[in-house]
Amino acid sequence: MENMPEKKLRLIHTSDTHLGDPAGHPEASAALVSVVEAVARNKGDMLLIAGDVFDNERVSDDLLEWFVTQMGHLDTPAILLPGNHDLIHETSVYHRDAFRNASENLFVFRDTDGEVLSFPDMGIDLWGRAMPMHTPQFKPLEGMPAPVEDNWLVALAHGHFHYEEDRDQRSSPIYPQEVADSGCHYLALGHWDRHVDVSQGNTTAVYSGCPLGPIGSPGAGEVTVVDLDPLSGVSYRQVTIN
Ligand SMILES: [Mn+2]
Repeated sequence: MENMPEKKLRLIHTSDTHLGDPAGHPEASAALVSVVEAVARNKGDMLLIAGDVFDNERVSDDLLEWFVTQMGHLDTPAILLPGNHDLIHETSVYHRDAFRNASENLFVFRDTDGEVLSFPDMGIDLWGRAMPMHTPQFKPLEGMPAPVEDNWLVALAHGHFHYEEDRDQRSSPIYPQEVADSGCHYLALGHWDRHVDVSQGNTTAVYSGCPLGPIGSPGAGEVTVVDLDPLSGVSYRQVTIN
């Protein structure tokens, strides 16, 4: 890498908790608590949540308050990207009071053209494009900037990775060449319930998987623990949570 960042960081990456879906995701709240615990247990510097935190917009205010309180228990920043189940449009859950009164460590990407959240003291910039509509026209990686100086650039995206051989056109597509060309050091993906590595070129790109485990095999939950190291670069491992 031509421009290696200077600071060592560890990120805890998760997605797709689907809070508020007792039928489909009955253990979602317990899984979210386990994710919060996993941040300190694994000495994470930051929590990344790559979309579909909430299953739908009918979730109660109490659930939103509960979630915000959980985030407030963290000693680290929490970075949240809306997904297709928790879109950032007029009736978004992220416009409700719970998020207006959230603790200062919680950051929600709201700009549908993409925005950078910068943490200069930590040497990291995060980019994400909040999803207003889950359609083939929405491109989750479109508009990602290049890394700045000595900062890590980590992007969050919620969408469907298209393998070269895929012929069907899905909503919120992410293409291999886009990932390879993106320039970010790590791409934190959400939308798939399984952990999958879709790294391309020099870009490490990973679906963390749902912290409840894939649908149909509950109890096998994991988070992705990502190490950003100026000497050895980007690496990650899947860590089981309770
Ligand atoms: Mn999704």
